[in-house]
Amino acid sequence: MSKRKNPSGADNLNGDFCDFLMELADYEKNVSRNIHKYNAYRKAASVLAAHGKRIETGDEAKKLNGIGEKIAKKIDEFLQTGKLQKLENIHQDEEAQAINLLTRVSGIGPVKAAELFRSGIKTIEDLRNNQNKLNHHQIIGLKYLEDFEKKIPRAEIQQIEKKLKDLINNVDPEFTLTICGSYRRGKSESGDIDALVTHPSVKTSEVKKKHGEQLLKNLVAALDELNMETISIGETKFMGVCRLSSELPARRLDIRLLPPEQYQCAVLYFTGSDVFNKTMRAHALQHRFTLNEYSLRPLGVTGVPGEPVPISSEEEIFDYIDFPYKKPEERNM
Ligand code: 8DG
Ligand code: CA
Ligand code: CA
Repeated sequence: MSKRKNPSGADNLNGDFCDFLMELADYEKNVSRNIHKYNAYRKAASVLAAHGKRIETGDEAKKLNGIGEKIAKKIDEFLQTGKLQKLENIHQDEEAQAINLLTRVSGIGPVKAAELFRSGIKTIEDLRNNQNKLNHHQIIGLKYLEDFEKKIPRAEIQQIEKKLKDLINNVDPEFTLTICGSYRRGKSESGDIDALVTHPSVKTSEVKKKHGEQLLKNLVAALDELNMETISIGETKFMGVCRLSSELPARRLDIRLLPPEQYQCAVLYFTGSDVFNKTMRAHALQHRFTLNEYSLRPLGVTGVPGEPVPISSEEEIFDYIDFPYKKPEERNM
């Protein structure tokens, strides 16, 4: 039986089930493009990972929230035979294998991967030889395929955070920057860097967007010490690559610029985890609020959202919907 840490830090006694469920989830996302099944498998894996006891039968698993008949059967099959026929078939399927491989490239989604497969592109080498079929994002994804799959140690993000803060402070001390994602949840390593930035002069209205675009461009231009490469840059979002030094891997860095009144909801949303966000949004709805990455809005009697509630801290969002405050480190679910 495999043991690994689950999100709460305890041993995961059901790690082998989680592994096959996550593999099935990836298959549903990338090959079948069935987001419902993808979410169902991921939910089941997270429930099993958090369960403090080794599951011995499918029936026992079925008692857990999020595990139904079909997943219970797969657990039984796995316990009895040590494998899953469905996964064995997927491993034999050339198209499924190619799509799984191609979607490892940042910027190549399931639809693009299927299109590439139909045009005869099945391997990374095929991709390297057919870069004319790729857009700028996908070319950068291919160039840094190995680097982007390496986790970023917390200490490196801390250094990047310090540099980012120093550099944007030199542009304008009124900028505020928060690195969200798994880093803010205290994880010891992260997949990428999710930075949020706000500035008092940034406004929501359309006419003011051009100002934001210029602000974001100036900000990114000031980061040359971080060896930046741009994937894309718009009015509110920079997607790109940074690198602390030439000895270290290139890292994916996103920077989002938000108006101050949206900043707290965005920090909450981009801190995640995505499962935590779902739970919190559902809780908000029960209290007749709708919560998204921009705002918290009360729902009127007809179910139409009203004006955003003014928010100046993350805690206030929890307060409004009567949800006990969770520190970022407590949101790893
Ligand atoms: P990681 O990068 O270390 O793998 O983990 P992460 O920081 O938690 O994941 P992420 O993919 O970088 O997303 C950052 C946060 O954005 C995530 O924790 C919650 C929020 N988020 C959602 N849904 C989605 C989504 O569909 N896509 C992305 N990119 N982020 C989402 O709640
Ligand atoms: Ca992240
Ligand atoms: Ca991210």
